[in-house]
Amino acid sequence: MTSTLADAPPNLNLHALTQAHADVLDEVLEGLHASPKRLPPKLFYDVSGARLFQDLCATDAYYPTRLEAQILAEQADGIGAAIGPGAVVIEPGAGEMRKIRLLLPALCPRAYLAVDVSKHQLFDEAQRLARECPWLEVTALAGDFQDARVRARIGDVRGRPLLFFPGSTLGNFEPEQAADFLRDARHLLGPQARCLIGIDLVKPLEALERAYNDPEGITARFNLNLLTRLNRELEADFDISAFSHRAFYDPALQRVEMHLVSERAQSVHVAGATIRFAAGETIHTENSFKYRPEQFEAMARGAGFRRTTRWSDARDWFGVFLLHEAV
Ligand code: AVI
Repeated sequence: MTSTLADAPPNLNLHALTQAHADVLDEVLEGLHASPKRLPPKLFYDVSGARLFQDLCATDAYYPTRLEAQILAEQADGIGAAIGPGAVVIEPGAGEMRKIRLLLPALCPRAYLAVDVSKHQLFDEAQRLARECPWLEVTALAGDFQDARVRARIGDVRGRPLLFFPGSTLGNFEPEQAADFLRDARHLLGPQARCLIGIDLVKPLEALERAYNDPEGITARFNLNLLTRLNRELEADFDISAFSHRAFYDPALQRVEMHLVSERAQSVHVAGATIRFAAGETIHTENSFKYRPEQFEAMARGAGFRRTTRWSDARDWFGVFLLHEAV
């Protein structure tokens, strides 16, 4: 579906390719009937979830957003020079489009294609960006980046594509999926493929656990909001007060795990299906993998990128990697 706003600027295109309600329900029921129970992290980002994530990014405890923004702002000239002007930037999970704004003056792209599952935020932000930058062709595609229809649109991009994937969202994929994603991006974007990717790096456990258990409790609300969303959208009857947030770092697996813990034995209904919980049983809602720079560089090489350039902060807590196809 293509939308137009009454007073849309001429450099703006909006398209909605959202997932059908029935597909989401199937995915949720499959996850809740599995053992251990799980829910897909993409469901975090309804209107309230996207807002909670924005609030989290502004906290002192959740360091990735701040560090990455600092790297992009401070190293914008070097990043822009390495990429060159006139690129077509494709950003999955574009959200507030804050990070691309940090790069625009140095990068001077020709076009920007933003993809996100949060349609309202995406369309509002795309409109704002198109007005601020009348020289930039802005396209917003509401949908899941893994959806075949979204991928077909991206495959149609002409020019010099740059996949911009900041925020360490790739860290929310299993490592095998992340490697597949990179390989797939290289094929989808063709012989001139380049990727600029933000990756959260391995660091002391205390910093990691604080980031996912922020003292303000925003991560807890973000995690629990998933159940509120299921109650509203999928005829579920979760008692939110009977679940709690848990997040911890597993050094062997190099990942932070997030769970929702059932505080007591209980039954919950989702679209007519009964889901039983034992006391203490959890729903695994997210993994956030952390990499060492050399591990991520090896993954990029395995996916067929021949060269990587890295920019990072003084402590090497966060890395921005440019993956090139050419030698
Ligand atoms: C979007 N993603 C990279 C975040 C992360 O850190 O894994 C999502 C998040 N989950 C809890 N806090 C933030």
